[in-house]
Amino acid sequence: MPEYRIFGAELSPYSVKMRSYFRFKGLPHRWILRNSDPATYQKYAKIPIIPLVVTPEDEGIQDSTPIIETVEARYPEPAIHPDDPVAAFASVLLEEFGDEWGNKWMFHYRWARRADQLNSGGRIGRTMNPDASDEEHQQIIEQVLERMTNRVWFVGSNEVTAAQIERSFMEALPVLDAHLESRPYLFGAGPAFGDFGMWGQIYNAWTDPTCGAIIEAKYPNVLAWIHRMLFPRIEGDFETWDTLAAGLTPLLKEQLGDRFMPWTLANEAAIAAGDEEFSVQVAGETWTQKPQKYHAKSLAVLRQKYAAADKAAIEAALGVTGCLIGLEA
Ligand SMILES: N[C@@H](CCC(=O)N[C@@H](CS)C(=O)NCC(=O)O)C(=O)O
Repeated sequence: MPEYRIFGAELSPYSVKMRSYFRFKGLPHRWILRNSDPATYQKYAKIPIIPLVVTPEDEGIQDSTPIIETVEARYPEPAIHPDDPVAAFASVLLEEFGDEWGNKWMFHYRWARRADQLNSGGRIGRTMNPDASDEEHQQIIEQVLERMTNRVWFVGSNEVTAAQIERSFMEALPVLDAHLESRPYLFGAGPAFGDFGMWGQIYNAWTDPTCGAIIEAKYPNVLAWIHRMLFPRIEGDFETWDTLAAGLTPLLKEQLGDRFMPWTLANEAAIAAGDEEFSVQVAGETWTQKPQKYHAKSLAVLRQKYAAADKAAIEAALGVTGCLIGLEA
């Protein structure tokens, strides 16, 4: 049977995001660990990242957001975009936010503390060589830790930002938990684009000791959503913004308006200026890091999506949160 092939890894948030999406769409697909078939991976991958999706037509596509958009153009049902234009755009924003800022939460927590480092290093090590002896496995863990703990700067985690990243996640969790108390998914009774972006990161954070314990101890509705999103399914309709606003407005304001949007605009400006480092006020504190190239690209795509949407309705409903700052082309 013609099927999609997803080359990924369990510890890759963008890969599991892809897998949940294909499960939801009911499209035939196969999950392949990247390391288990490096030759096929090399044949189709244009850049060395996962996920890589190989279509039934034998075409390799990369980057989770464009992959979803490519598949959506062919198979719009079951829908992942709410009908209500404001809810639909909030979902687009959360997809981008999950991918780009949620990744800071996950990546930072994964490599900040010894318990999490050893857990992730051990899991990555076993993925790379499941049959290694204990001694070989220890060596692999050391190599993985050496590489990853030296890479946290890449997502902007450093001495200045570590506490800010943790505060951001700890403030987002209770807001998400309250919102998910009365609905199975972020936009109602079916998974939306925004759920997939947010979930890939939060699910991966939950598989690590520190975030997993915090979520399990304090946020039962987030935990249930984490489980649900592994095999998402329609349980009813999407909601309109009227009923979503109370739960999602605080998230859009505190996480996007106060943090992500100022950050992504400053990052974009730093790349345009060729700066080695940039500083920006994020939720009232100074944030300093090296620029991240990919984010400038995805910000440009977000602007195109905003330009094509019902801007007046979106501005009237979401403008107050600050999450639209910088989206006017
Ligand atoms: N924007 C990309 C990000 C993909 C990405 O960063 N993948 C990571 C793993 S989660 C990766 O492959 N990093 C390089 C590596 O692991 O060798 C997407 O949405 O697919």
